[in-house]
Order: sequence, then C-alpha cells, then structure tokens
Amino acid sequence: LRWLTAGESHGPALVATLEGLPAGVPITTEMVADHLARRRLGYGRGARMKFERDEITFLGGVRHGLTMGSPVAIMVGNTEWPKWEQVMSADPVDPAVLADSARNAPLTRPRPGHADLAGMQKYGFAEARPVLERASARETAARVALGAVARSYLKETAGIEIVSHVVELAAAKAPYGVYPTPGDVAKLDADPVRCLDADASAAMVAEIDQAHKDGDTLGGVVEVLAYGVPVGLGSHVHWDRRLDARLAAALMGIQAIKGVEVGDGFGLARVPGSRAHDEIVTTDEGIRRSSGRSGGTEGGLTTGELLRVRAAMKPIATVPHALATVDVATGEATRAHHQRSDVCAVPAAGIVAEAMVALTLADAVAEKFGGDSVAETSRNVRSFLDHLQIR
Ligand code: EPS
Repeated sequence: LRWLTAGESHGPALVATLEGLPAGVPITTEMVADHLARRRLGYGRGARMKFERDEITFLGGVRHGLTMGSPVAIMVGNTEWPKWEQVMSADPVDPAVLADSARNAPLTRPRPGHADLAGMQKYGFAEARPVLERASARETAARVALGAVARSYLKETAGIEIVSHVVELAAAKAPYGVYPTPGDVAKLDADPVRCLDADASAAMVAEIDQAHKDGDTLGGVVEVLAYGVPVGLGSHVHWDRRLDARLAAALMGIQAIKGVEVGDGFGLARVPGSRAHDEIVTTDEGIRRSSGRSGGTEGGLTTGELLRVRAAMKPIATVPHALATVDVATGEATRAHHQRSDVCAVPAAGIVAEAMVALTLADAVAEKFGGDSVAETSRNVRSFLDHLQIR
C-alpha cells in the first residue's frame, strides 16, 4: 500500500490518497464520517472541536459504495476555512490586507514541546505559522479517513477488527489486563474518556477538570487491540519487515506520541524469562499461547493471538499557563504564544492509533495475501490458514 496526506490545519481541506487496495472494499461517506466523528469525541478538547465539522468528499477510487482497485482519494473539508482564507491563501495576498489581520500576526514566540522552533530553524521561517499549520494534529483527520477504508478491507478479507481504549490519563489508570472487545466499542465511545472502567474514567475526568483549572494540559496512554489477526504477518527475516517495528513507527508517527510498547513492552524487561513469555499449549482450538504478554508478535511475526500495542502521548504543547520561551524577533525572554487549546486529546489519539494500526495491518495483509478483488484476497487468506502444516 502507498498512502499520503496533504493539507494544513487552517487550510481549505485535508486530502488523503491510498493506493494498492483491491476492488470490492465496502466504503461509504457515512462509514468515514462515523470514524471522523469518533475522533472528535473526548472530554478535554478545545472549542474548535465543537464548531468545526469534517466535510467528506470522495474524489476517486470508489463507486456505489465499493472500491474499484484504483487509488482512493478523500477530501476532508475544514468548515473553519472562510475565517482563514487570507492568512492561508495559496496565492499571494495584498500585504496591506494581511497587515490588518490580527489572525495573521507573526507567531514569533515558539511553544516548548511543539515543532515551532526547530521547524522555523530548519525551514528558514521567521515565524511559526507555516510550521504549526502542518505539525497540527488536525492532519490526523485525514489518516482516520484512510483508516476507515483500511479497516473495512481488513474486516472483509481477514475478519480483523480493531478496538482502542484509554488505559492511563496523567496519574489515573485503568485496571491492567482488561481488554475491550469489538462488542464494547459503543460503550467506549459513549464514555467521556473512552475508558471501560467507570472508576478509572471518573478519575481521568477529574484529572482533566483539575488541569483545566490550573491552565495546564495532560497526556496519557492508549492501547489498541486487533482481533482476528492471522499468524504470519510481517517477517523475522529483516528489520524493516518486522511487523512490530512497522507498528511502532506508525504509532510513533502520530503527533505528540513519545513512547510505544508492544504487549507488555517495558514491563517484560523487569521480569525473568520464566514470567516474560507466552507458553505454547494445545487446546481444543489447536496450538495456542497461554498468555498475551508478547502482544501477539514474536520475532516480528504475528502469532495469531490478540495483537496489542500501546502509545504514550505527551501533554499538549499549547499550555494555557504558557511556558518560558524566546521571542525570536527580539531575542527577549518571554512566554510562549497561546490562543486556545485542548486540555487533553488522549481519547482522540486512541482513534488515530486505531487508524495507524489499521493502515499498517492492511499493508501487511496486502503484502502477504495480495489479490485484486476482495474475493481473491479472502480466498488467499482462507487457503493459507487451511493449509497451515502446524496448527
Ligand atoms: C491543534 C490545535 C487545535 C485543535 C487541532 C489540533 O486547533 P486550533 O489551534 O485551531 O485551536 O483543535 O485539532 C483539530 C482541528 C482537529 O480536527 O483535530 C494542534 O495544534 O495540534
């Protein structure tokens, strides 16, 4: 698979293209809209999540609710665009008009923790606007749109389903080892922080309320589970073919993610081997692992067990109680620029992480099973599983 996104946070639209999927993947505007709406959920988001809408237009690759095997192109319009038409105009704008616009005031007080300063230095900008526009997590809407296509492909061809939940938010933690299933998604989406445990959810909401009062921001940890992943995706034969490496890169590539774990991850480094691995046992269903510590990958290959990955999001860099910085126009010590911000976007990060896992798994499924139609890919998956020598 090949996929790309383009577009700025306050530009007219985000666009995303995805090439390499077979014909016959069911996808509709409503399916994409559902996932984009899930990304907007979550206690602690800022004002923009309330008044802006995601306007979805398919520009190619889909006919009557099914992919055609050609590149899929999706546009997600920003309904905020009219306010930004001049500031973000692609064509030159009369400098007198721009000078009059408060929105266009140069952002010369970079935020610590954001791409602002290093981006300005690298690309030679005198202010942060051209950097923050693309660094913004607004771009994740485009990935979630493509993720909706990828997850439909996974479900149709291999029966794979993806669920995520928030397991930590600042100091509040969900009980370890409780894994939501696809049947829990409606309940998770109805929870303000997408956490299955009611007490932990209340503690997370309280953390956000306190941070809001303190003019602060919060991070947390999301966990993504993929059910029905067949054995044999990825490979042990080369580092860049290892599925765990690809998943880690995909999750790390989400804005504000600072750490990734596969299965029990860092926890495995703290216990002896006798308690770190998943023993191999025979069951009525055939050969299985007796536990899920590895997160469903061994040697960079999927094992056929539950796939489980976690991503740690740092607190949002736009801190209302602004941090110390330097005004790059004057060299003076000052406070970072701040207009509005989310207190916490961890629940949304879970939806984005689902999309990145879906795109990574879709890539691995397409690579292993090929096929130019959904029927052909499904046959290839079934045939592989039916002919496993050891099971
Ligand atoms: C973002 C900052 C906020 C968020 C935005 C991501 O936007 P603004 O600076 O305009 O208030 O609302 O997220 C989205 C618009 C979105 O759709 O997720 C940032 O700096 O990353």
